[in-house]
This record gives sequence, C-alpha cells and structure tokens, in this order.
Amino acid sequence: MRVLDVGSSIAATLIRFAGGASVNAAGARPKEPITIYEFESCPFCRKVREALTSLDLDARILPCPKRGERYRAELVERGGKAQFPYMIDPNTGREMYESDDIIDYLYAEYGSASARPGPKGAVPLLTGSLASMVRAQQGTFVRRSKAPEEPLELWSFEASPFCRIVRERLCELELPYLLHNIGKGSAKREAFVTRFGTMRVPYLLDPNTGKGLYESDEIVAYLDATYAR
Ligand SMILES: N[C@@H](CCC(=O)N[C@@H](CS)C(=O)NCC(=O)O)C(=O)O
Repeated sequence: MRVLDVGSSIAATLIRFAGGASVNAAGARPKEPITIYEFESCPFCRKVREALTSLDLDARILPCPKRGERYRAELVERGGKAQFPYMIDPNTGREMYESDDIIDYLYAEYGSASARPGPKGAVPLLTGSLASMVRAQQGTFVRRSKAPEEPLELWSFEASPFCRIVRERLCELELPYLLHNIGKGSAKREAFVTRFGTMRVPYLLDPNTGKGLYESDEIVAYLDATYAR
C-alpha cells in the first residue's frame, strides 16, 4: 500500500536523523564520479551514501543485493571478498573496503577532513539497521532482471523518502546507475532546473529508452515493466 510505503520510508529517514538531506562540506570536485559497490539496506552503505550527499558527490552505483550475480562476483574478483560498501576512485586510483575509511577518504579528498562528522560508535549501525527493518528489508534481496546496455541515471538525495523507494528497486533489480546527489544546497540544483524545468526528485532518466520520469511509484512500475523478468 502506497501510504505504508511512503510512511515507512519517512520513518527510515527520521530514524537516521535525516542524514543525507543537505550539502555541508563540498570541497574539490572529482573529474570522474566515484564508483561504489553496495546495496541499499546495508547500514554501512547507508553511511557512505549520506556522506556522498553531504559532499555533493555523484557516484556510479553498482548494486549488489544478496543472491545477486551481476556485480557481486565482479567485486570478489577485484577486491577479494563480498563485503559492502567498496569504493573505487578513478581520479586517484584509490580503492577500499570499510565504510569509515571510505568516508574519511571522501571528506579528505572532496570536502575537508575537519568537517568529517565523528563515527558515533554503534549508532549508525543500530539506526541504519532499524531503518532497514522499518522498510521490511527492501533493497536487500535480488529480483531477476535484464541487464540494461547503459547505466540509468537517478537524481536523488539520501534522506528523501521517495528517492529511497526508487533506489531500493534499482538495487533489487541490479540495475547500475549514475547517482546524481542533489541535496539541499547542492551546486547542481540550478543546472537541474534549467535542464528539466522544475526542482523535483527522484528523477529517473533511462538512456536505453529515452524515458524520463518523476513519480517514485511510476518509476518503480517502469523499472519492473522494463527490466524485471
Ligand atoms: N566494517 C565494514 C562492515 C561492512 C559489512 O559488514 N557489510 C555487510 C553488509 S551490511 C556485508 O558486506 N555483508 C556481506 C553480504 O552482504 O554478502 C564496513 O564498515 O564497511
């Protein structure tokens, strides 16, 4: 039911104290987007995605839901184990596991090390896991899908309840996408409005079909109709 879906997604945002709503520490800009192997319900991945919004960074997301085959095996080959998140920065050649190390790295490279919020002990793990429970573990397990030729593009920010609903489905369907983080205060908002006419997210653009969509429930229906098997 739509009202439960949106209500539980709002609850997930509140449980995480609305982390990843706005930009607070954007520094040097990477030429190429960062790549992240992750899955939506993972509390460690959630922390990293919140940092990406705070730093106003885009990312190539390679979704690795449990039982997924598209990118999990690729990561094991590359990094040696199935542990998420895993980050690759094509601009510096650095790659790493461990969410806290990734966040330290991103703040030092693309924000400022002094603006990096403290790790806060077990709180992100507890609240991030609770948020996933409230969402009934959506964004955890794979759904069979056709692989797109080109990655999709999603304009989103981490705390948005509506964007979460879309990210969960992209994750379950193992659809790679370029995540344009566009939190409050993002330098990319003006260009978005100029290009699309209004400031509203989520916005999904599928270069494989030329389709562009705003409403989260319509986006999910589109993804299912186009890619689910
Ligand atoms: N200390 C690591 C913990 C990462 C971790 O345990 N990730 C879990 C997902 S929440 C994982 O990779 N599980 C293996 C799997 O899903 O197959 C970090 O902070 O990045």
